Amino acid sequence: MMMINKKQVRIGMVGYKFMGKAHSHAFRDIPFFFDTEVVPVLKAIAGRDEQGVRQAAEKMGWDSYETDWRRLIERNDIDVIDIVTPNNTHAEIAIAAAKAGKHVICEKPLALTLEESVQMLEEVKKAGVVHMVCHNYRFAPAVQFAKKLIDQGRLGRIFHIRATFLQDWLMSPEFPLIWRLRKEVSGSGTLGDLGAHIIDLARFLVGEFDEVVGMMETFVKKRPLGEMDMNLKGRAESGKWGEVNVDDASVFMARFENGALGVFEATRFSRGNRAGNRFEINGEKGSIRWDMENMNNLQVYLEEDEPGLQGFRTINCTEVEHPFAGAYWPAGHIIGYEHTFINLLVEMMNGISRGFSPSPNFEDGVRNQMVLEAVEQSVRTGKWVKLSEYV
Ligand code: SOE
Repeated sequence: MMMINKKQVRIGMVGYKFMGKAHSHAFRDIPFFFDTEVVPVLKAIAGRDEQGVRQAAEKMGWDSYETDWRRLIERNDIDVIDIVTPNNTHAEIAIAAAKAGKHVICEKPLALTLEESVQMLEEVKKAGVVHMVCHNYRFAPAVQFAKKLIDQGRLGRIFHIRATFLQDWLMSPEFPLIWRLRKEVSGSGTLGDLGAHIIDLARFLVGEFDEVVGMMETFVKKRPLGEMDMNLKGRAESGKWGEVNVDDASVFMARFENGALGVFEATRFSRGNRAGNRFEINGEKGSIRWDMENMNNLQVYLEEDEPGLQGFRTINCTEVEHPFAGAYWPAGHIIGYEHTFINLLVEMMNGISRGFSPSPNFEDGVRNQMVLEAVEQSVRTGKWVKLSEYV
């Protein structure tokens, strides 16, 4: 194969479901589209169910599998541990991986709690390994281009961000009590699952949060036990019911350190919205809008445009001028959700070959977790919470 002269980075992935599929695909595509200095090799995956993990390894192109993640970490033919398991396992696996000198990639939210995330950051720093957290949406070329416009000052001073992540896949009261609805496994509901993404986008594009105030609601309080598949379709088991102890919806307001104001909404009860991950940012000289369901497009309004021609224009961010886009297809030939993971993991490869932890890394994960924690504290107390409380 072409990659023969390049240094290989041997990946060990823990978990293999929805995110496992996204990451496996991305690792495989990196050498196809990008000319990175090092190339990932799909060495082994780990999962408890032998039949499931074997089938996943075969289907997704992994060399081997383990039924215990600890075994993966002990192996000396693995350089990177990629964590795509439920949130309550992130800290233990990441810390063990770092102690064994492996680089670490972890799905979001980084941890169950702020405290755990801080421990994870300390351990990766102590071990001197490369680390990243998978906030993939900032790797859509249109979002990267939005960042470029903001950094160039094209929007001027930023006044507002309003961001949503709206879903509707568990509105039926018959939808089962899956792990994402159990606090002890997920940490929180919509806040950590969906809110974490829009918090990351806001930190990337606008800056650090200064203070927040929020509200949360659990609309369906009891659900049947059961499972769901990779398409977020639930299957209830008969008879047994359990209590939902996380939020179905979270809304919060924020003030940023640079004085901008933010309004955020994360919900699984927004009928008709499957993945309404959207933001609008308003600055003194212009505005931008992005919608993940049309992820190649960025809407841009520039006040400097001639009167009469002013208005939001739609830029299809598939030109070579748009970050990451040139690696794929000629302009206008769009890319999709899976490419956000490829772009993120290209950064991980660059970090490994050049010796740094690309953003979003565990520092970003901790910052994100501070916002999650502050929103929860504000919901508990009914008061604004300053992020400086946690620094
Ligand atoms: C389910 O809510 C989910 O898959 C999230 O877990 C992801 O983080 C989000 O990107 C899409 O929806």
